[in-house]
Amino acid sequence: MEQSLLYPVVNAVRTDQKLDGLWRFSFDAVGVGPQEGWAKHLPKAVDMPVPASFNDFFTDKDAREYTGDFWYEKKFFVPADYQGRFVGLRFDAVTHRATIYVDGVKIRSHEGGFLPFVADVTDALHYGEENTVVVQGNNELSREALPAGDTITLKNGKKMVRPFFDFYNYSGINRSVHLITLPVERITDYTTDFTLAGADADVHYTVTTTGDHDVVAVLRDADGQVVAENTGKQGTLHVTDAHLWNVRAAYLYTLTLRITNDTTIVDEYSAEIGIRTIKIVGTEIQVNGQSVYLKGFGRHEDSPFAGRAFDLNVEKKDFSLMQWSGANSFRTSHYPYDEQVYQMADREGFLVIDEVPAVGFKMAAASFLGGLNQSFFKGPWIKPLHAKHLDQITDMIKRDKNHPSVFAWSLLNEPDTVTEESVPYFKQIFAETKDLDPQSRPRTFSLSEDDTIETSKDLDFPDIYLLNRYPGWYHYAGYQISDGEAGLREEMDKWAASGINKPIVFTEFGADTEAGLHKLPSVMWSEEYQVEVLEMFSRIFDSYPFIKGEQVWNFADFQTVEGNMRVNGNKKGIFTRDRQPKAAAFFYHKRWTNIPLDYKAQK
Ligand code: BDP
Repeated sequence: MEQSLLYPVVNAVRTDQKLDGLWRFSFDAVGVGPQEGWAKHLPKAVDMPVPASFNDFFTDKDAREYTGDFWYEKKFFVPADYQGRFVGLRFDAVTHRATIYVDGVKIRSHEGGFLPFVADVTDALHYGEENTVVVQGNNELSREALPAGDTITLKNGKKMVRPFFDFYNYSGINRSVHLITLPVERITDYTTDFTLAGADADVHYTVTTTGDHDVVAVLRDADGQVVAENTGKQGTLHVTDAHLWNVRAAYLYTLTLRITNDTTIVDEYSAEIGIRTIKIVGTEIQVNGQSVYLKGFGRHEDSPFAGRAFDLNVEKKDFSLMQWSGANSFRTSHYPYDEQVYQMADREGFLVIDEVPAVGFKMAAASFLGGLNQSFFKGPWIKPLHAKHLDQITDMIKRDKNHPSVFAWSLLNEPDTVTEESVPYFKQIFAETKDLDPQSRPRTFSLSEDDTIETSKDLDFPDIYLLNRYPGWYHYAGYQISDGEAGLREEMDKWAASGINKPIVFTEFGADTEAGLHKLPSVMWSEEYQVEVLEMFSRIFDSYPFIKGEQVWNFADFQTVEGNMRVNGNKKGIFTRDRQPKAAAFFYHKRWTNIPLDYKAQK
């Protein structure tokens, strides 16, 4: 049966117990684990927090940079009355691969370090007893996997990763683990879609279940009042005088889906939904038929100590800072984030460009590491990579489709689109993913500086153009910045002359900046220079009507591989890694709080 990715809930018929906390942890550099019975028990292990990336807890570099298999173990008690139900272990994310064992028995494997999976342990558990779950993880990178990279072996025998991307390969059980129990006959998925008619709205829904009983759908407003009800696995809920979800003005209804058998509740699932429409009309991004202008960030899930682990405290702080800055949107660069991020965005009214970890699909992306100049899409790795790419887009859309905050799907970040070989790949992946989203939200990918209106072969595919541009930093930097501005204007003039009929959103631009470094007149790396670069981009954004959004790179400084381009990480944050403002943060606070949501609307 197709796996259900519904976020766990607790109610009269569903349980969810988090297995977060201290687990036991071992590296397995030479791969002895399987032969030595580690699937049952780890002989020598250290304590390891979950959720967390293991890397930054260690003080020796071999451990921090560890590449290969690693194992986690935890004991947990399973009450006797769970018997007769579906019991699953839900991993919100293990980076990048995991095989799950319960009491030594292999349950399943999963690949994809930023999306959830459920191990069905119904038949493997000992009920009324303590059980042991063991996770065999692996964090190697390859060109056949997402995100793309290489794994090499040093002369001393140790492995290391060479990512084709600019963020640290933080690894481990990065998100929560849940022990869930569900009724045998249960809801496995649902979809929602909306049509607006005057002041009213129709919520079209479908539900999939494992059984034959019918489903009742009940919609409640924010005060808990029932506003519509329907019986059927699919149907329409008519809402009179609907409160629409809007950008930075969220309104959420609660949709309850219930399977009943006479008077007994067989299963029930409730979630918040927002009624709104999303449409690209010419060069406009429209929410509920109104033009919107995006202000915000490319971000990372990254913070000190626990690396890429989801931390509700960090996330809360990030949302506070985004709100203060006047932002209304962000991109989940370069992978799907923890589900709680989207829940917060739903509630706070942020628009999210949801991105799959198809990053590094370009040989030049290995340029940090001495990149190769050849077509990525010609490589022998493309077939297996394509299968994983499609699998992860499918799961991302499946997982996130009901969030009102999600307004577009980014299928790749900065792929090679200048070679002919890229065209069949794009053609295929866009065709295969066309019908995955019941709301048919825009699908897109970001274009690097190599990929212009003149060079890119794949400009027919995206519904919105996402541009990543770095004049003022990687070229025409420092005193040459005026040439950088002139060059970008030339590029924008060409888009204008082409009769562009889709919106452009700048999803990356910025300058590395060492917080606290001041200089008059400015020099590169100073806070003053970062503001000058961002002012330059703002002038350009304000000059072209078809530029419909700006998402600065990056929200906060973040960890990357070490290298001569990076001073302990990427410093393009407008906040530091510990979330304190650089001068650029005040620049955006002023700029964005003065830009209305319908900026550049064609009246
Ligand atoms: C872009 C990448 C992003 C990098 C950024 C940079 O999409 O991941 O961090 O450049 O160099 O090419 O700062």
